[in-house]
Amino acid sequence: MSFSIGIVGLPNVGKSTLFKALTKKKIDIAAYPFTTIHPNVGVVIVPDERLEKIAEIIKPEKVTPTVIEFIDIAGLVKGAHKGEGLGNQFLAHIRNCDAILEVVRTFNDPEVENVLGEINPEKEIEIIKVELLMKDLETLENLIKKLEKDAKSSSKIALKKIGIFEKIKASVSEGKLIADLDLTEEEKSEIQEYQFLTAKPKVLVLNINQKNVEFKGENFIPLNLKIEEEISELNPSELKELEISSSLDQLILKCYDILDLITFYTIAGGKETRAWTVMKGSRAPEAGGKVHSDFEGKFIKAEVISWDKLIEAGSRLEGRGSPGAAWPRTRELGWLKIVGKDHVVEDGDVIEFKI
Ligand SMILES: Nc1nc2c(ncn2[C@@H]2O[C@H](COP(=O)(O)OP(=O)(O)OP(=O)(O)O)[C@@H](O)[C@H]2O)c(=O)[nH]1
Ligand SMILES: [Mg+2]
Repeated sequence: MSFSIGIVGLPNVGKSTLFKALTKKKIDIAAYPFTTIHPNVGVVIVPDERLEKIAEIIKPEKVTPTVIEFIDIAGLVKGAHKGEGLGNQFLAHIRNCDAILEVVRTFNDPEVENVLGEINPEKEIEIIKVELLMKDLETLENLIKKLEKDAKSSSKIALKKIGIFEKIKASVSEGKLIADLDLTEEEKSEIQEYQFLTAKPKVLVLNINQKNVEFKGENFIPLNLKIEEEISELNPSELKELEISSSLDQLILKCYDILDLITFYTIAGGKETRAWTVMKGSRAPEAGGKVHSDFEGKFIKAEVISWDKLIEAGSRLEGRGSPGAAWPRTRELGWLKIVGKDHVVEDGDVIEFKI
C-alpha cells in the first residue's frame, strides 16, 4: 500500500490538469465544472537520484522506484459538507487520503468558467478550509453523541474520549485546523483512526499564468499547470532542446516530505535494486513488512549500510565483480552493520533482511 495524496480545490482550478501532468495519463479534461465525477487514482514515481546511483554500482537486472498515489478529486463547492455539489462523496474521498494537495486558481482565462467569479486565492482557501472544518465538526459531534448514548458512556475510557473530542471540537468551532492544534501524543493517537480532514498535512499549489502573483499567504508552490501539462507530453530530448524543465519533481518530493516519509533500499543479491517508503521513525521489522508481509513477524536481524557507503565500496571495486559484488565488499570492509528489531530505519539505508 502506497501513501496517497488527494488533489483538492474548487471546480475548474486545474486539479485534473495537474493530475494528468503528474501521471501522463489521458483523462477527461474539459472547460466545465465537475469533469471529474469518479476519482482518478494515479501512481507516481518518486524521483530519486540515490536509487540511480545505487543501480549504477550494483548493476541489477531490474530497478524499481518507490511510488506515491495521487487522487484527482472532483471540485469542492461551498456547502459541500451539507451535500452541495457532490459534496459528501468528495469529502469521503479526501478522508481516505494521507495528505491534501490543494490547488488554488490564480490564472485568468475567460474561456474557463470561474465558479468564484473572481481571482481571489485567499477566498478560495477560506472556502475549502470552512468546508473541511464543518465536516470535521460534524464528525466530532456524531462521535460525541454516539459515545454519550453508549450504555458504557460512564466508563473511564468513554469519558476520556469524550473529553478529548470536546476539547478538539471547541477549537474546530473557532476555525482552527486540527493539524495546527497543540495535541499531546496520546490525544493524537486517540483521534488518528477517524482521519479528520483538517488533521491531514497539506501542500498548497497556486496555479499561475503570470510571473507575479498577488497572494497574501506563505508556504505555497506557484506552478503553471497548463504549461506543466504541455511539458509532460514532451520527451527528454525535446525538453533539452527547448531548454525547459518541469517543476513537478519538486512538488512530488514536497508531498513525500510533508507526509514524513523516508526511503530505504533493497538489492536482492544484485537481482533487483528497489526503493521502498516508510514513515520516519519506523523500525526494521516494519520496513521488512513492506518488502514481504512475512518479514515483519519473522524478523530476526538485518544487515544495514548507508547508501553512500555502499557506493563508496562499489567504487573501490573499479568495475570488477559481478552484479551485487559491492555488497559483500562492504562486509569485507567491516562497514555492514547488523541490527535487531529496535533499529530505527534511516533515510538512505540499504537493508538486507534475515529471517
Ligand atoms: N489558461 C489556463 N487554463 C488552465 C490552467 N490550468 C487548467 N486550465 C484549464 O481549465 C480547465 C479546467 O481544468 P481542470 O484541470 O479540468 O479543472 P479541475 O480543477 O479538475 O475541475 P473540476 O474537475 O471540474 O473540479 C481546462 O480547460 C484546463 O485546460 C492554466 O494554468 N491556465
Ligand atoms: Mg477535475
